[in-house]
Amino acid sequence: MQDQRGGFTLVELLVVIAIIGVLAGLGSQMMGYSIRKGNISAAESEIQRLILGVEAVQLDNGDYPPTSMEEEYGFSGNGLNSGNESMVAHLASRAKGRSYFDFTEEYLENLDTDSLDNDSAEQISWIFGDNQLREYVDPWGNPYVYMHNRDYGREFSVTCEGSPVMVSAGQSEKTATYFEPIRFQIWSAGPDGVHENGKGDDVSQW
Ligand SMILES: [Ca+2]
Ligand SMILES: [Ca+2]
Ligand SMILES: [Ca+2]
Repeated sequence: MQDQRGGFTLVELLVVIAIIGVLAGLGSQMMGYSIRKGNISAAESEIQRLILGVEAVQLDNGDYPPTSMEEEYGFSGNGLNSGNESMVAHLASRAKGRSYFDFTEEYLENLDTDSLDNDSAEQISWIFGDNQLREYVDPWGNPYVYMHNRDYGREFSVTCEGSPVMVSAGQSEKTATYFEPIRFQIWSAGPDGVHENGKGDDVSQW
């Protein structure tokens, strides 16, 4: 005889629980996927904005920001993240009467906790109220890599997932030439937090 009590049998209940479990799993997978996609497109659009800012710096100064501030200011901080810090300093500089970038506050960090001396900070006349040598970070919290074309072939130390790692300019495997040969390179380590010099899941300008 069938159970006529109107409730669920144990088997039916287990099936319903299993279905709910599968749906919840799918839901969280889809949520993870859409967060990842959102972060990637945020990184892409920040990189496009950075490119515009760096191009504007070049228009006013006749050159892109150097990969280290040492050449211009005799000061390179602690040697970590020097390209990103130089890019940020130039984008934030009002030395030519304007600054070049609308910084998203949550992406400004000073992960390696270095700072600029007072003379250089005055010379740069940046929009920040202190001397902190900031980095601009991607949606995963890692600084973008910035490199001037004359430094392609050199290795630079950058903070990634809390530790210093070495990076060098990205090259096309097909043509064995550097990407953006006469400009500069900007890229993010991407969702996996591992630098692949602009390849793999790295988010880059190319
Ligand atoms: Ca530094
Ligand atoms: Ca710093
Ligand atoms: Ca990567």
